[in-house]
Amino acid sequence: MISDMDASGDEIELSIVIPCLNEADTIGAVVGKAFAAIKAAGLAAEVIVADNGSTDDSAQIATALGARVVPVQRPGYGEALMGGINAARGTYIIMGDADDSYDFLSIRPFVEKLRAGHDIVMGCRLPSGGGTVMPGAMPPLHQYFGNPFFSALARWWFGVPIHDINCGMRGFSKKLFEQVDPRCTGMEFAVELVLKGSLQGARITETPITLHRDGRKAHVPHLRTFRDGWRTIVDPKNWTVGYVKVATAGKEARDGEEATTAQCGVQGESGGGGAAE
Ligand SMILES: Nc1nc2c(ncn2[C@@H]2O[C@H](COP(=O)(O)OP(=O)(O)OP(=O)(O)O)[C@@H](O)[C@H]2O)c(=O)[nH]1
Ligand SMILES: [Mg+2]
Repeated sequence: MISDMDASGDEIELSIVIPCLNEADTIGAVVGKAFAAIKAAGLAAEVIVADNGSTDDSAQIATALGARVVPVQRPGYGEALMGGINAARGTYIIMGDADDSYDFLSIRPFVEKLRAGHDIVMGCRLPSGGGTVMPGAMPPLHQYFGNPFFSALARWWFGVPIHDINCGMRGFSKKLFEQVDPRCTGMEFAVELVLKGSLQGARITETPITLHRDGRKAHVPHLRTFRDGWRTIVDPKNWTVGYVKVATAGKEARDGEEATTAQCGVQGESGGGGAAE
């Protein structure tokens, strides 16, 4: 059995999980910041890089810096995260991209809010929730339309008190993750965790963060605005669409996991937005 202790014999409180697909430009800096934050806060913690089939040196760089690299064969942002989180030994998870756009040095508020009993602590990059987007860090379409729009739907339909539902930096308990049992394999994973969590009664809050311009040189972001947005709320094959239906169908339909599963179950055998990024 894998032990939930770190090398010193302490219980692991926190697992930092970093999904990674060909991020050799930045993974070294990201893992370095994660370990620096762990040391500064005196945490019993581990760093996991969920490597989603990188063909560059990402995995070797992460391993050399002391991260545990978990290979995840099936492609997709959600797949990478689920693979990494399933392998995590911490009571709490904090996830964030490998592109150096999120600052792992600022994880302390996430840990404090998780310790205070919140099940999900969302990072908020947008000023409406106190966050900061550095110049050039987020496409204007995402900053002024996509993220505020999806977040507003989450507030109106699900009563979730957040302003940046797509934020890739967030903390949650491993127990919550296991209860939610996510199915979305692509970028919609980010929305699924929050919406399904809220339907299950999760205590959800947010904390302001700063989004930096990513440090990539080799390639552009993997996310594709219209494809991923479509999959999140419109694609009838997608699980997230089921949660929206549940929330808008009235209170009776919200009364339990049975209803959620029934709504989502009609949407296709694969249970995800399909393979892909
Ligand atoms: N999109 C995508 N990302 C992956 C995949 N596997 C791992 N990742 C990692 O997941 C993270 C998110 O991808 P990004 O390309 O940074 O997405 P983004 O355009 O920055 O999106 P936001 O961070 O939400 O603004 C990165 O660390 C990727 O390396 C995959 O199959 N698809
Ligand atoms: Mg990113």
